[in-house]
Amino acid sequence: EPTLKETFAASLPHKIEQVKALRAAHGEDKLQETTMNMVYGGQRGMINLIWEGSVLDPEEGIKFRGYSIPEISEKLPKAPNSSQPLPEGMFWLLLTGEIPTAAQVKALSAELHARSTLPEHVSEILAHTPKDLHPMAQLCLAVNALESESSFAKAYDRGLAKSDYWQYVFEDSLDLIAKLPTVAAIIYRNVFHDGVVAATDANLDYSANFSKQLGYNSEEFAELMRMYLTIHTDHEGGNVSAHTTHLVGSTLSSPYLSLAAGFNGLAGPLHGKANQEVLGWLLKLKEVIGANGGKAEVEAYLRETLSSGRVVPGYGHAVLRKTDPRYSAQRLFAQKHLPDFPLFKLVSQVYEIAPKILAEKQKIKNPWPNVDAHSGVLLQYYGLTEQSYYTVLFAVSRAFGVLPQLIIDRAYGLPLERPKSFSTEKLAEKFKFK
Ligand code: AMX
Repeated sequence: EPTLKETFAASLPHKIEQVKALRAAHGEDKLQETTMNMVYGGQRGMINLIWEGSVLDPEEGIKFRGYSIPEISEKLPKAPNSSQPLPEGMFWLLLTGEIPTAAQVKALSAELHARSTLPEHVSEILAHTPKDLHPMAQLCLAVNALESESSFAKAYDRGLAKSDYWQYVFEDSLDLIAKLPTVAAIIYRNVFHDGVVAATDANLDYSANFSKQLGYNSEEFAELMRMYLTIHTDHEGGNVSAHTTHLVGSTLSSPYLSLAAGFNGLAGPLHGKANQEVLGWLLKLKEVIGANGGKAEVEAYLRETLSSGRVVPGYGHAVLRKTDPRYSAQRLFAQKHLPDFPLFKLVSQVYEIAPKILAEKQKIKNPWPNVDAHSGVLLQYYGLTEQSYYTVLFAVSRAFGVLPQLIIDRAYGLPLERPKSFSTEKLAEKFKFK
């Protein structure tokens, strides 16, 4: 059976032709009207990126190459005795648009395992990093330091034809995904435990090995990781981590530097760090309402968050207008594996109350929960209680979504990204506004 690289290479000529034909037919047609509010308003709703892996429908949520999360769960290959899809298969799907066979995914798992060794200087840097430096800052340091491994940067320095860029970006992307769990596990074990990372096993899948490296050996935790790493991969192109990786990559910075840039964006509280924020917010809620807290207490806590000018973390979205299907997938997992866990019950209680309270504020466009409202509670149940680490897990998964597009960007020969900006003065002048 063809490998991932062969499958992608085989699909490429047709894809490039399709883009060429589409542009020849409609390249100068108007796509939409843009308004000044879009420019001042964080470009909401402005179509200005190509992203092949996924498209987000405001009502239905994410579709990965056309497949919903339940469809992904059903169709992607699974580990033996597992009911969760393997994120390795998700990477395959996002890059090629095709559902891989079980054998193809097994071969990819083995290939990632074979590429997972870290250069010594990266472990050295992490060993000398202060423990109180945020785990996401440590991750960004380490991924930047992995630049030494970039075959793209080396080949470019030697002199590389544009048509060959993608091959090296592909190699770097696989190496990066392969090395990320070890980097992430070193950070976790250094900051919160004894600094020792368990050995991996070439016969296990990526998530089972990563679980072992973190120090969690139960099959159920590996199941959680398989789901977690699959659903956090990709959320179309405009979110900050995806957009940033793509933007920096357009300068022909290596995949390492591009992904590190994306991770810096993921580290913000309005984006990936929301999963850490949610946990802090929930634990505080638990403390405030005590053992006998009811609906009225949760409502009061929500109102207090809002009236103090803060956001309710884990709720709202720039594109979604319904409950995030990634939230629903995690809820199903909790209902199956931890139905009586008190913190899960609290999350469910908030889900019953928060949308109504948030909807009272007319400015909030989406009162429903997003992916981050649920993920921390699952980790808490299995003992991974260190909240400041949560965004690192999100980051490991996000690499599976943004790197396929980086490969595609170079395969399509997309140019340096360079939109036009205006000053307020210039806008006022345009509208003859005084
Ligand atoms: N709590 C309180 N206020 C909220 C809110 C929430 N959960 N969601 C939106 N609002 C506010 C905004 O802060 C904004 O207020 P302002 O005009 O005074 O600045 C107003 O409602 C309009 O915002 P919006 O158009 O509904 O959302 P947006 O596209 O500007 O922002 C998001 C989207 C996610 C940043 C926002 O909903 C938010 O801050 N949510 C909480 C943080 C969070 O969960 N982030 C994770 C998102 C998923 C992810 O990237 N991992």
